[in-house]
Amino acid sequence: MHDEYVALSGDEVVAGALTQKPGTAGCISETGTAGACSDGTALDDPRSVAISPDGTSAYVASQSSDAVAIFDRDTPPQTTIDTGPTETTNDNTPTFTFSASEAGSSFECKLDGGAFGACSGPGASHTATELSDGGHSFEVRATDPSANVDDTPASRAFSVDTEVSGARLRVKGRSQQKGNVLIVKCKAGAAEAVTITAKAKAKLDPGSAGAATRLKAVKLKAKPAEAAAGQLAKLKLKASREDSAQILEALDKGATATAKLKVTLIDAAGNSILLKKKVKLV
Ligand SMILES: [Ca+2]
Ligand SMILES: [Ca+2]
Ligand SMILES: [Ca+2]
Repeated sequence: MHDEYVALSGDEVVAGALTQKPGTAGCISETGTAGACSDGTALDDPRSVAISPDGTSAYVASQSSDAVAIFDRDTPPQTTIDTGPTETTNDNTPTFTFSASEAGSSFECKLDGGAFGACSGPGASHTATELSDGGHSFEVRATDPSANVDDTPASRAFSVDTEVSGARLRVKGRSQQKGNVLIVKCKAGAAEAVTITAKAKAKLDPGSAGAATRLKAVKLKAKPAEAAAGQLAKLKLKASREDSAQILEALDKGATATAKLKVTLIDAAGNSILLKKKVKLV
């Protein structure tokens, strides 16, 4: 048996190089030295071939001696992506780590089509160079030490989102005060769904009538709100009753006051944007 390959049945589906097992396992004989065939791993007068049920081993029996040569098929490795973004990430240089089912495998990577190329590393990892916002795909395939390539590469679709798109804040330039609580209303939203938080500081305008009664800034806050994509959510910023009283009294005496709004919009990917606006309190 000097041929490198033996014939296998046509309907076998296992791929990979077929190699004879090394050493005594490669050719086993009852009479050969230490169980191996007398002629190294070669077999005199091969007679019949048997294939293991899983298609990964072939056994060749000798006609002239009590010996069997064993060939094992080296199957391709399987590749697994272990870490990296799965859906949306606000990291535009995401890192993926991966592994293979066979030790000693090497890897090739591919981002957004094209050909497979070297992974960036270090080790079994790949870090993308700066990606645009939007959908992307990552693929990786392992090659085992016998050069068998995983022909079903591991892949992952994900999208990069690095900004809050179309953020808007609407607030009237003047806020008419009624009742005994200082209130400033605004509307905010974005082209995408966002969570909104809002706060403000109100202060009597220096030099306005009655301003001397209180110059310390008063804090206003609103309950967080959710706005669907393309929608504006209403937010009502309120001061405490005690703080309100002092500013409202000054307004009654003819003072003017200004509230500085800070509205933060956070998208699903965790990106945030701060919008600021000034409102005259009257
Ligand atoms: Ca293999
Ligand atoms: Ca695979
Ligand atoms: Ca976004």
